[in-house]
Amino acid sequence: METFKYSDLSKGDITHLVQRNVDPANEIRALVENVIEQVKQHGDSALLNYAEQFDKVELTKLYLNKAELEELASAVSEDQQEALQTAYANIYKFHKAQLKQEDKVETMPGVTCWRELRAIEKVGLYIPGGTAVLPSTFLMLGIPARIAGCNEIVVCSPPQKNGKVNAFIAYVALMLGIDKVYLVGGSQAVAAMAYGTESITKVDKIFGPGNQFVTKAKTIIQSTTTTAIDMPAGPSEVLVIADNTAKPAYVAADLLAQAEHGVDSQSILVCTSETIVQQTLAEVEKQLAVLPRAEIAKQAIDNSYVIITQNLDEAMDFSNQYAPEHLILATTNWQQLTAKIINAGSVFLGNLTPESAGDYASGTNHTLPTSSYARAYSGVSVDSFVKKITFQYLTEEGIQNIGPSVEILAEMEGLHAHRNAVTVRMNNK
Ligand code: HSO
Ligand code: ZN
Repeated sequence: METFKYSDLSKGDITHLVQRNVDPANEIRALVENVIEQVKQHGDSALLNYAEQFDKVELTKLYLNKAELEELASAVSEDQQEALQTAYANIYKFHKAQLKQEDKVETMPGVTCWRELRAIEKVGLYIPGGTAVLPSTFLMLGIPARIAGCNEIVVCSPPQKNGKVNAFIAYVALMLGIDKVYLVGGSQAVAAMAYGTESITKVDKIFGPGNQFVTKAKTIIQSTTTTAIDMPAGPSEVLVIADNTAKPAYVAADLLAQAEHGVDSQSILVCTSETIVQQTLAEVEKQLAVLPRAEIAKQAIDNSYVIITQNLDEAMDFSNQYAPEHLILATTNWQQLTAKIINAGSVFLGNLTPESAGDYASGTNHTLPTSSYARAYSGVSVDSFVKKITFQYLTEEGIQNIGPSVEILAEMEGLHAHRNAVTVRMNNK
């Protein structure tokens, strides 16, 4: 990991360091556009062809039904079931609390305004199945969708070579009360959910992470169809702020946890102590050597870097410019820092709070803004699965109170029909 001193960095250096790979996927646009067009024109038959071409499997039908999911799920051991249930319960509890009805507000006597939540009717969840199959992502998307009350939840996940999904995905589907999983992956899954096919319903919003093809397809359909997406996605990343109260073995483990996601993951260490940096880097080497995914993690670590700062304020300054998806405050002094966080997706406080806790089971969502989108986006929550509709109600007193102002405002804009809509009501006493 390359090491920089914060005080030596120019503004330009920092801009360069906080920049993530700027749309490296652009060259795949033409390919993805073609896939979308094929799915739009040929529906299910295009999906079956792509399963053969990309997933190397000849499917006889495009989905697994409840009985098939049950059979697959029976391979999940009791320990594994229990762990999934703990995660389910905590994620459910945390997200359920997000479902709050706001108060009605009387803005002036007789004028009452409020908002009510309505679930997005049809949502599509994309559950990746590439180098790591992520049942945890299924929980993170399915639970808030259920809490919001979405009518239809379409789930797409790429088929394995045996034409099925893995046992954990099947188990989570059943936990969520979902009894159909479509065996469709990649950009073709996004296209199918955005346009609909003979067997897949067109949805209103698509959720979920994926490789660069999935991500590209999501950005294309967002600007060319009426289907929305959760957020733009890029490679996963963590930024750890550490001082001399940090534990090098813990910090190293957190950096590697991120690095094993993919060769393009970023694990950034921002540290006030050179000694802790040296010890952490030694730990990284040691822990990396025995990881099953060492090859992937090593590449990601090699593409990552360390910044040495004079104090925690400087460290936070850098972090806010980087706007990390995950921010870990590896210091016993985290309390003095939280108010200074401006840009981050999800924050892990103190030495005993690993990102892995939030990735799986503490309750918070792990679908988070990457690539500095944390500057303007929040992670997925129940909010992502609802619309907030505004309502208003005027009484006789209300129309008399608000009427004169509206008449003048309409006059200012030269919109007389607007003025009249108020005047006829005010005069009708
Ligand atoms: N760190 C990933 C989520 C994940 N980790 C799933 C393990 N499984 C993105 O937040
Ligand atoms: Zn993770």
